[in-house]
Amino acid sequence: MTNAATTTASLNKFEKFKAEKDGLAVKAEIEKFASLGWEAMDETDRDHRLKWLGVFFRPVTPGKFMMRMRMPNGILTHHQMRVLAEVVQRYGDDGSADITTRQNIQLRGIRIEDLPEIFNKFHTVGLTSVQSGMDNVRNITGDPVAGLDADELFDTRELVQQIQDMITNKGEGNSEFTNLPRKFNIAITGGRDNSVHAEINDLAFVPAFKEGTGDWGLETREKQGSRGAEGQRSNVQSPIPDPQSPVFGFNVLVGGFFSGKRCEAAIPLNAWVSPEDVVALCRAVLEVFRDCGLRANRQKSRLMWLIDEWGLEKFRLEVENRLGKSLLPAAPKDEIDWEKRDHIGVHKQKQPGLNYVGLHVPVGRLAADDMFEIARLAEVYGNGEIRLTVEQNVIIPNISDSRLVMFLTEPLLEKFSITPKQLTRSLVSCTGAQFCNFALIETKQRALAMIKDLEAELELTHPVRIHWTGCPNSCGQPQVADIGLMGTKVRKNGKTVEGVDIYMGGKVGKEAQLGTCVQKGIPCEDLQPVLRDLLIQHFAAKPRQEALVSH
Ligand code: SRM
Ligand code: SF4
Repeated sequence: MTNAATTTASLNKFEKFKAEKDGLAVKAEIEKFASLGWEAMDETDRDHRLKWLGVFFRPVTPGKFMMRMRMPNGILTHHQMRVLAEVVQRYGDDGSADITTRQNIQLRGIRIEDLPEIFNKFHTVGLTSVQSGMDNVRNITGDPVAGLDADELFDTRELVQQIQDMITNKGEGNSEFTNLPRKFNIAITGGRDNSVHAEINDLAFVPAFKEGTGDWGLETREKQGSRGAEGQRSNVQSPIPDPQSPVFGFNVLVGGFFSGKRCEAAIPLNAWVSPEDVVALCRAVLEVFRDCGLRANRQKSRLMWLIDEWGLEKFRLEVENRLGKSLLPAAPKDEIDWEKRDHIGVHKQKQPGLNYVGLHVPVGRLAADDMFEIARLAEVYGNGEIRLTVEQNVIIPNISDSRLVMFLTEPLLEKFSITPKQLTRSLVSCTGAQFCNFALIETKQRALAMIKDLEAELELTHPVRIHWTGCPNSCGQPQVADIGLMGTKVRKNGKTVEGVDIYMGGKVGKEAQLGTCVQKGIPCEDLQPVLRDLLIQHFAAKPRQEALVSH
């Protein structure tokens, strides 16, 4: 199974407690924890192992837990949204939810005594929060407009679900993958605009056509020691290929990650797989990571550190061994040739007469009432489906032309606009100090206030993507932003105050690249004029007075 060492003496604290008891074991103890209460229960179970069920103890708000769901491809139903709304509603002012930078939802204010009932409710509507924290695979991202976009190359929904089912045993928990050396991120993009930031994932699939293979993916060379393909291969159906015409599949990227210590864009594995082999490849890569990944130092445990140690060629060979087949070399070019879309506003679907509408949710924060309203709008105007984006926004699909005008008069759209201002539109923020104990600064409320002030001062003709993150862990992805703001502590007039390091140059969509730090240690109280100048110098912003004169 895993290479978790047999002797625990030399292991770091995390490897030690994982070796003592698998994180998933707490699944059987939920009733017990509920009756014991959070103060009496074992601290390692409470602070760490509960994260295997997506339940996070919050030292900032002890007793009020956070729950991180799984939303494969960022899709949920109106029934599911209502259940989530009911869960947070019962906690009054303590209850809220956040849309995350992985197309997911986190719930706030959760009391441990309610967990058995909450899990039962999740079960009845097919929701799961299993394996969403600690050393597990995070929510798997896919195109938010999969199946709606006329220009998509591949509908990612089914594949994402299949990968999640493989990793989590259909949401019940799968001990095969509950002791990875560290967290692991997977993304699949089937559109042309790289809408899920493939480059910042440990494993990513980007669309690519393979010329003249006459084959449909993995070469058939069987290797010694390989498992049978039974049960490992996806049942995504593909048409019989014409050997003459280019075949659709994915180029594979590996090793992308952000951490406090190091940030790297994913690198090509030099492999191309057909859609039907994606699940098997995910399994093979995860097995290599699980069994061979570095575990001594948690700061050096993400997949890229193993690739560094082995070299890409050895890593690729080991993946092939697990797969039991050779991988085909990568297709010469990816089909990522569009600028990244943000999906805000009204858009025609590929289905005639239907539209999807992207609602801007400021920094992803939702109250219970908002969630009930989103569920109602999806049910009344669409087909009940709701989608989430990595920009922390909501999409309601399948609204008919005839219902659209009425939809656009709904009061919720005053709060969650379809025409937000240029800076508001692309604002992203991590959780920050309100709930996160790693945070060096408060993020969400500050981000909103500063954008409002900047928009009052400046006129912009196009969106500028500003991302806030409360500490170097980079959950708010400042490295993919036009302007990224990373929380830090700064000395000012002999005092320690909240500040930021500024990142610039992040490029998304085609030719994505990571931004770098351009300025360090700006106190937050001095930040606004600095941002104002950057917006004027680099993003053609005009002070309002000047803009008025030149019109
Ligand atoms: Fe994150 C840890 C929130 C996306 C890198 N992240 C945390 C914790 C769990 C820390 C904690 O226990 O307080 C944060 C929970 C705070 C809270 O109460 O909400 C947290 N991360 C988030 C979310 C909610 C930010 C958001 O506001 O959207 C995102 C949840 C995604 C999800 O649904 O699963 C979130 N985190 C990310 C991303 C972005 C991404 O995946 O595209 C990254 C950078 C990409 C990556 O991981 O390579 C990210 N989070 C981290 C790290 C640094 C990982 C590392 O290798 O060192 C940590 C710290 C850790 O794991 O030790 C961390
Ligand atoms: Fe917390 Fe830091 Fe992640 Fe923000 S970036 S959610 S402050 S760990």
